[in-house]
Amino acid sequence: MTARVRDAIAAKGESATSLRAPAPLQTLARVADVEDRLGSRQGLLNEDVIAIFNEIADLLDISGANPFRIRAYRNAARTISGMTEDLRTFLTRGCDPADLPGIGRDLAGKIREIADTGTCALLRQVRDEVPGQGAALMKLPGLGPRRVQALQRELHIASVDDLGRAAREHRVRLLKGFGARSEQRLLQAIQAQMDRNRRFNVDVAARTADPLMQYLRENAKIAAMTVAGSLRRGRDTVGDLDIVATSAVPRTVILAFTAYPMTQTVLSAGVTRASVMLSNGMQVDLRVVPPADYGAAMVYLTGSKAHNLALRQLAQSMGLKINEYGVFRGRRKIAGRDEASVYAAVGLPWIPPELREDTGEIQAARDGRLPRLVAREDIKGDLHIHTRDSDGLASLEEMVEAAGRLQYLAITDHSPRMGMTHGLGAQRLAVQAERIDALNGVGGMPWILKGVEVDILEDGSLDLPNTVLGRLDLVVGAIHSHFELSPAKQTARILRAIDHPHFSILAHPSGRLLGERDGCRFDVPRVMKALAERGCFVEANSQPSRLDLWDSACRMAREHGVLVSIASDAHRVADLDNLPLGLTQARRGWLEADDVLNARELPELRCLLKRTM
Ligand code: DGT
Ligand code: CA
Ligand code: CA
Repeated sequence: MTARVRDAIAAKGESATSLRAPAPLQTLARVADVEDRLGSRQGLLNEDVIAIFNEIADLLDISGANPFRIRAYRNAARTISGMTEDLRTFLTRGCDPADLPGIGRDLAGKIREIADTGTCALLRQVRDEVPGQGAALMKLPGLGPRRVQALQRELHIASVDDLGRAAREHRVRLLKGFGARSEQRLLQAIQAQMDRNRRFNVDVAARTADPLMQYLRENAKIAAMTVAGSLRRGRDTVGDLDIVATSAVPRTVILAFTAYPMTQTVLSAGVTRASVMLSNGMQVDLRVVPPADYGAAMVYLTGSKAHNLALRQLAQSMGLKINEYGVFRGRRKIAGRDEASVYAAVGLPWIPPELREDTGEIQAARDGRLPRLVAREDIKGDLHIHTRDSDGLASLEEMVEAAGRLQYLAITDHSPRMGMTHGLGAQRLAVQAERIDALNGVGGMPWILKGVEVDILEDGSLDLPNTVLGRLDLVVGAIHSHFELSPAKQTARILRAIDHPHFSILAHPSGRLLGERDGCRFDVPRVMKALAERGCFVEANSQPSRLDLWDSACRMAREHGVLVSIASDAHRVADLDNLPLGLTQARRGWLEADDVLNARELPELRCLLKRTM
């Protein structure tokens, strides 16, 4: 920590010893900045209103609205930014914004709307009305309404993509008032925006969040803290991290956060919230709230937006108001300290974060029909594991030992067609089978099932003859090539594969690689129906770059009565720990233990597999 920060904290009567993280040089000036801003007593709502009013003014400006109307929004934003009081406190005291200079009845109504709903209908309306992506263009630094208008008029630029192209072709610098330097700056800003829009695989997000939270716990006075947003809901990819903390001294949290060694840029820092960009390109939004609001803030920031909206409508229908501060009847706060109290106040049981997507969970909660989601302790085994015999990194014995806490596992090395994976043909499979028999003969856990990951060839035939497959305990079939076939051909290919007498489990059905390769396209319901008819199963692959089946397809499997195998597809010992990632997708697909193949005890599993063999 810098002397400057330490002094600043000490001057405020706060012990500096809790903030002992070393701040890298480039963060020093920023931390001082943040500390200056923390002197202000303005709150969250002030910041929201200012941002919304300024955006409305900008958008009205681009669309050529009445200058008086535009100025009214700008003046109002200026008035709010000049306030020394927290706007929410101001409203709670019963004061009327219309009494503030430059704010009339209409704008006062908008302020109340933002206080109640977090946004404003007019903003959505003008965003829709401005042609093309005017609103997105305006977000680029240095682009105001005049310059956006000029770009639209002179270069027919309707989107950020258009602008990027024009800038790369050096057409922007030819416009009056632009020049080479501003063209270059725009290109950089567009690149930065593309980086921001990038989504991260969930393992990267978790590996980023964990040490940050650990650091905050060690360097700030935190009473409770949780990761919220898409990571908490278990989405397969994460746009940015959202963290909610509660603390008696919020300032220590904001300061520690902005001084985090991995922080590259402080995007904003206020009294109760801050956003930073980390050096790995991931944005983190942090909110620090009083203990009495913690549950409400968790619900709000966990989202999803759609779930929040549905909750708000339900609350409204009960004459209540719900926002990130709590649940209110009139001005009286009736819940907010923990999540359960917030849901209870609107007549619901607590809803697991994985279900909060507004896909029927609120109705199910009202009817007492929420699923009892499959949990880690339900998982008895792992039905997709590789060894050094094909492309794994550990020996059969090492993998079995590492999976020691499981009741059973299946060894499923590749078939020969996957040349680069050193796949196994009939002979090597027979040798492997002898080794497995020997290990099983020794006794102890886990029981080892003999399997193979057989390649589904382009025409839907399998890469090993039925006679060989028939000697195994299970056959996991997977596509590793020709992802680009038309949906009709791809579907026919998969259906033909499933039809083989010894087919057991369809592995990573789409073949997608998140952020790298879209999955193949096929008729998912049709394939589910075929799997159900044949008594076969489908896999929820847990590799973080696959997560395939994905959430909604897991739900479809359940609806078709197809049991799902949540499998690690481990190629090394550490991969065995990926299982919870697949489990999360299964939970997002509403699966219960009964819907999961490897939640069955070994004897029952063997019966189920026999039927496919
Ligand atoms: P991401 O970051 O794209 O992976 O997805 P989320 O869900 O983490 O979204 P994010 O980071 O934009 O916002 C975090 C949560 O905050 C979101 O899940 C719900 C809440 N939230 C954000 N904006 C709004 C909004 O305009 N209205 C409502 N009702 N909730 C919002
Ligand atoms: Ca997020
Ligand atoms: Ca966020």
